Amino acid sequence: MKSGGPKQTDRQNLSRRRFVKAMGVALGTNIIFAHWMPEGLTPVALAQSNQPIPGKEGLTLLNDRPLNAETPAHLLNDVFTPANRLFVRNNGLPPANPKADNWTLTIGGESVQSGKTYTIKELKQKFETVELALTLECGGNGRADYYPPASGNQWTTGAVGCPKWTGVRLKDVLGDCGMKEDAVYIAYHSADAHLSQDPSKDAISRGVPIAKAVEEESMIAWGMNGEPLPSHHGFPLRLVFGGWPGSTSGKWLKQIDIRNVVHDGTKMTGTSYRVPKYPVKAGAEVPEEDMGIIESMPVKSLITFPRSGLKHATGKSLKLNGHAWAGDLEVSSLAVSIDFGQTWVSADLGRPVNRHAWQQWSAEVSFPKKGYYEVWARAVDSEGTSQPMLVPGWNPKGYLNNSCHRIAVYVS
Ligand SMILES: Nc1nc2c(c(=O)[nH]1)N[C@H]1C(S)=C(S)[C@@H](COP(=O)(O)O)O[C@H]1N2
Ligand SMILES: [Mo]
Repeated sequence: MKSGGPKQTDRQNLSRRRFVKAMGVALGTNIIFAHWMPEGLTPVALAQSNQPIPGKEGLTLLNDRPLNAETPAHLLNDVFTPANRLFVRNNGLPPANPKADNWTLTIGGESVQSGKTYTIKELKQKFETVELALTLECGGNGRADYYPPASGNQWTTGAVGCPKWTGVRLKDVLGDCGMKEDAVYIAYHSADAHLSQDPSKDAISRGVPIAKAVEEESMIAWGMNGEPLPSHHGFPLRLVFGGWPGSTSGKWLKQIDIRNVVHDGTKMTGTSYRVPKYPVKAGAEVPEEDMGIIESMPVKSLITFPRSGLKHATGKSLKLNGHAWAGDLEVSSLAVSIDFGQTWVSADLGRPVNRHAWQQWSAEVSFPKKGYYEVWARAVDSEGTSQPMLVPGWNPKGYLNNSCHRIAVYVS
C-alpha cells in the first residue's frame, strides 16, 4: 500500500473537527453534542438577523416593493396572532384607499347558475356570521434554507400566523348563486395592481378546488381578531382557506369565479405554487407537466418560547412552548430534542380551537452540562407523517420546507 497524503475520510474528519472548533469559537462556548450535529448544519445562533419596519414592530422586512415581512418566532407566542405580528406577503401594489361602504363582491364564472353582486352590508345581513381561528402560512415559508437557493422572498420561519377571522362561509355565498354540475374550481380576482401597473394584469389570481371551497371553515372574511381587516391583510374583504398555501387566501377580494376548469390565473401555472410530483435532485429542471399544484400544507411547528439565543443555568429545567399545525390534518404528537435529534422528549399537546387552527404544545427539558445546545421540535400529523429534521426535498421555487424549528440555548 502506498502512503500518500491522509486518506479521504481522515481529511474529512479533520475539516469537520476544524469546523466544529470554529463554530465553538464563534459561539463563545462548546457545542456539547457536536458529534451528533449533522454535516452541513450551521448553528442556528449564528444564522439570525433582524430589522424593524413601521407598523409591524419587530418584523423582519424582506422586500419593500412589494411589501414582504416575516415574524421572528418569539413574537408568535400568542394563541391568536395579533395584527401587528402577522407576516405580510404582497405580490403587487395594494389598493390606495379602499372603502368598505361601497365595496362589492361579484360571483361569476362559467359554472355559476345566477351571478350576483353583494355589498359587504348584504353579506353581513344575508348569511350567518362565523368566527374561526385559521392558520395562514405562505407556501414559500422556509425557502431560505434550500440549496441551491430558490428565487423569491427568503422566508425563514416567520411567514405563518393564526388570527381569528370573522366573516361568512364561502359555501353559503356559492350556494346562494348556485353552481352548475361541471364546477371544478373557484378563482379569485382582487383590487391590488400588478407591479407593472398594467391594469390588464392581475398581481395574483388563484383559487381552490370546489371540495375545499365548500368546507365549513372556508371563509370570506371582513374581520380579524374582532376588528375590521387591517389594510395590509386585505381590507375590506378577503378569502381565508386555513391549512392551504396562503396564496389561496385572496386579499382585497372583488370577484369569485366558479370555474369549469382548474383555474389558470396569475401564479397558478408554471412553477408558481407548484412542486414536482416526484422527488428531484437539487437544482434539477422539472418539466411543467410534472409539477402539481400545492394543496394542504405539510405538518410543521414552531418554538415560540423561549427566544432563540437565551442563556440558561445548568441544573435548572427549561420550560418551552409553541404551536404546531398540519394543513387539513390535525397534529397528533410533538417531541423536542436537545441533542440534534438523537433522543426526544414528548410534549403536552392541545387540540385545535377549531379545525385548521394551530395547536399549542409545551415541554420541559434540562441540560447535562454547560455549553451550546439547540432545542429542536418535531411534530407528527394524524396520518403518522413527521416533520423532517433537516430540509426536505428540493423543488424549483423552494416551497414546503417543513423541517424542524430549532432554537439556540447557552447553558452556563
Ligand atoms: N390580492 C392578493 N391576495 C393575496 C396576496 C396578494 O399579493 N394579493 N398574497 C397571497 C399570499 S402569497 C399570501 S402568503 C397571503 C398572505 O397573507 P397576509 O399578507 O395577510 O399575511 O395572502 C395571499 N393573498
Ligand atoms: Mo404566499
